[in-house]
Amino acid sequence: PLVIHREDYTPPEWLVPETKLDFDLDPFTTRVTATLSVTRNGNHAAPLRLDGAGQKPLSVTVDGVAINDWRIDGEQLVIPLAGTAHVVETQVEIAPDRNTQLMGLYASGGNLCTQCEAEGFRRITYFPDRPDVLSVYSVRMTADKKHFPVLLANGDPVQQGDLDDGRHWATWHDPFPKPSYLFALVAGNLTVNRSSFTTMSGREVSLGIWVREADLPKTDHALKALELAMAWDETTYGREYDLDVFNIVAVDDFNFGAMENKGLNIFNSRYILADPDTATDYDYDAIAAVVAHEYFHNWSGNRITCRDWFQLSLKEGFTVYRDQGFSADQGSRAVKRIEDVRGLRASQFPEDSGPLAHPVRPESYQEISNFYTATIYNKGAELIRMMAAILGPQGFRAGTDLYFDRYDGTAATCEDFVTSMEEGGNVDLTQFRLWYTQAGTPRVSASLLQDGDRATLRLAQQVPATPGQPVKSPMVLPLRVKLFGAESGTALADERLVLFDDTLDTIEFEGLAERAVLSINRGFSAPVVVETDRTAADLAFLSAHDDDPFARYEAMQQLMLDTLVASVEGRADHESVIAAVANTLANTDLDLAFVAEAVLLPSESFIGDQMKIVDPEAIFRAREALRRDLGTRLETQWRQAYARGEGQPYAYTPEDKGLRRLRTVALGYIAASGADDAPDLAFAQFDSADNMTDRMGALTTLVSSESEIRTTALDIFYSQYCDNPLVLDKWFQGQAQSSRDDTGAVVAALAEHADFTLTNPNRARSLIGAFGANQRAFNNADGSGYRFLADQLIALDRLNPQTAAKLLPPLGRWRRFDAARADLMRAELERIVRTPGLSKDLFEQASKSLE
Ligand code: B3K
Ligand code: ZN
Repeated sequence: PLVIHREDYTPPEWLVPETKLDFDLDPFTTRVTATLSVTRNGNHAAPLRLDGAGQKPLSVTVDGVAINDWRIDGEQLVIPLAGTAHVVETQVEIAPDRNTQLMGLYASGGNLCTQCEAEGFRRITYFPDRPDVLSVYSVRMTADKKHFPVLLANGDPVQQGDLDDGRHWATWHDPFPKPSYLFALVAGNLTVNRSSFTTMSGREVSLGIWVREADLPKTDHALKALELAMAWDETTYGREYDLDVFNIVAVDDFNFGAMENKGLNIFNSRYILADPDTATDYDYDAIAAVVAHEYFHNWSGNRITCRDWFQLSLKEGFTVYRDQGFSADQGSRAVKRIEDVRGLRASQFPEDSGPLAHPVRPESYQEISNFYTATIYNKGAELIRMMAAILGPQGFRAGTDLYFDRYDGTAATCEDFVTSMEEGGNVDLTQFRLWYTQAGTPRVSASLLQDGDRATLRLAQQVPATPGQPVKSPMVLPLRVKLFGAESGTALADERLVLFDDTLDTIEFEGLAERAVLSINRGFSAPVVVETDRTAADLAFLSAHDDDPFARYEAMQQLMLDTLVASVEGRADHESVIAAVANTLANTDLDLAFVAEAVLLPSESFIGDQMKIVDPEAIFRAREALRRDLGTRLETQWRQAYARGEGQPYAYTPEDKGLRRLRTVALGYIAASGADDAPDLAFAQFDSADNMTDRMGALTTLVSSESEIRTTALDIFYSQYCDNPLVLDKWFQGQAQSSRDDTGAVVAALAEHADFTLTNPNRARSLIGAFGANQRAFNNADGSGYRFLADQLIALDRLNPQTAAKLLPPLGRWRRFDAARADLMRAELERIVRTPGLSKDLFEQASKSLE
């Protein structure tokens, strides 16, 4: 397979300052005429090479004259050109309705839309499809007016008109030079929810969210989030929007969450549509976060784009950091941090310790679509967070101002960002750059040795070997550290930011009036694994007394993890956890959303990540036993928590969200206790809920229960929502996440359900993705889970390679399992690799997973 290397980067041979596109739109055959003004970049004699994929070339002209000496080389169109500047026009045909990959121009729900990042534009027309070729685009679209009354593209609308034959046309112009991956158009039967935003310099921007008519009532939350995001970026980063219009279109078939095309964001409808009856609190939060994320890309991604795809984290890591800051400012900062760290541990840590581990700035790839990973996005965001911590708020803002100012209108690199941070914050980040080049999650061991009123914190770090990187250098780890007095329960000194940048180090503390308890990596200031020698009593103490809510949560998690790992190994002592949870539930000073997070046990897979060899059954049993004990011993407290706010009508406020969250967590513990009335309680909540959060919370409890009432609930849910694809996804997903023994069989049967389809990525992920993440069910000892996943991926690969490849990683975790399971997993990976006609997406992921 062809491997692309970062160090092979060379500037483009030809530039395209101007691009005119003319689309004769039709689902079956769309004709695209592209007129490119091209200029030779540098002193060379190379012909013009334009990327293409799958289109049918019809004609080529140069400076208005038809030519015949063009040729196709692989998938590229090669045109010999004599001078330094020419106008090249190509005509091609494409077939949107046959585009199941959902890259390029495709049909979704009767409408036409585009997805170009990373390399979809070449499926629309011939073009130098690389992010460092920036061009000013003018677009003309012609389409049947009845089926496609709305015609949208990037930038601002220019003109529109009707034709005699029932067709109409529209032209759009985007004055900002952009790479081809940011191109977008939409043609469809859509209605709009409009609003307007006045920018900080007083310009009016017209905002619009375009959806099917029936979905219009579900767009207010997203529109509000957009307005909040626009205001936030002005106050927090000084970034103002730059066009007269900002449009968002929601489509049902989408490979990713959303796409930041200049002035015309295209969204997976799950990140736009919400009302209380169909969307959970989690959905509402995710919608606001993704709307903000795509909007923030206008500066971190569009005004400044990436020089090449190895720099992907330049825009994605930074933009995730920005959206995390936005969400933290909308609600509880602590709960947001807990959720983000949980997400990082659920997806990025396993990636970083597995066969697909790669640096935040990778060195090579076969298929760039495979690198839209938790490492690029979420670890990338942690890198920005660490730099922000090192620079402090003012230094960081000076750094981002400098970055935006200096690189505006260019295609930049991660190095450019770090240089801006160094200059803006006046710091040396030489060693910090290792975070961009070394993969793997650093492990820190920390122990506090006290002698009278003095103590020494001993730190050691180790960065594990990852594929292609056997030996690592020590990294800069910003660790927020604080000591608490074991008797007084108060801080013994101010928090320190320790920059731990060597293999070993010691930090001294003086003037300690009592025994000190160590609080370290507070706020998860570095994305590392910390091992300490703190006792269960110390952790319980911190879970009650630490003044950083994240550190409290973390202490509780560590206590729970230690307990669970010990009980997998046959030493079950649940007392410390029960006491600490009781204490947290009794603390009326804490906000309920935080309490709900803090009392939740670590997931089965996170427990597995702590063990050399994962025993999914033993982990499940140990976790269930602790859940049962917590449920039984604290039953009164759970029932009290459950009764709070019962029957209160729905409101989407931070307080009510916290209440709902804690109620559902409490319901889970009541069910875990084995209380006879638990299924009825859950069913009553399911039945009477006036919102999807409570309904889904109850259904989640029911689907894992032994009670027959669960099938009644599932049937009711199905008949109520079978016309709503986003809610039906929850129905599939809920069953795939069940902890029941028969989950594998249920999932296999659901794959044959009339409403299951591999053509819609959300649906495919709701079943296959959720099942792959269900550690116990997926890793059934008979290998049926592995076989099922491989079958589905092979089938999905024929339709949509990108989405298939995304779902592969659970099979690559074979090194972490016993020999029998490992053999079964490898056999499935080998079967995938041997499949004739496999995409390079799935081939890259499966073959790397075997190494
Ligand atoms: N930039 C897009 C990613 C699209 C990826 C396609 N393989 C979404 C985002 O991160 O905002
Ligand atoms: Zn992004």
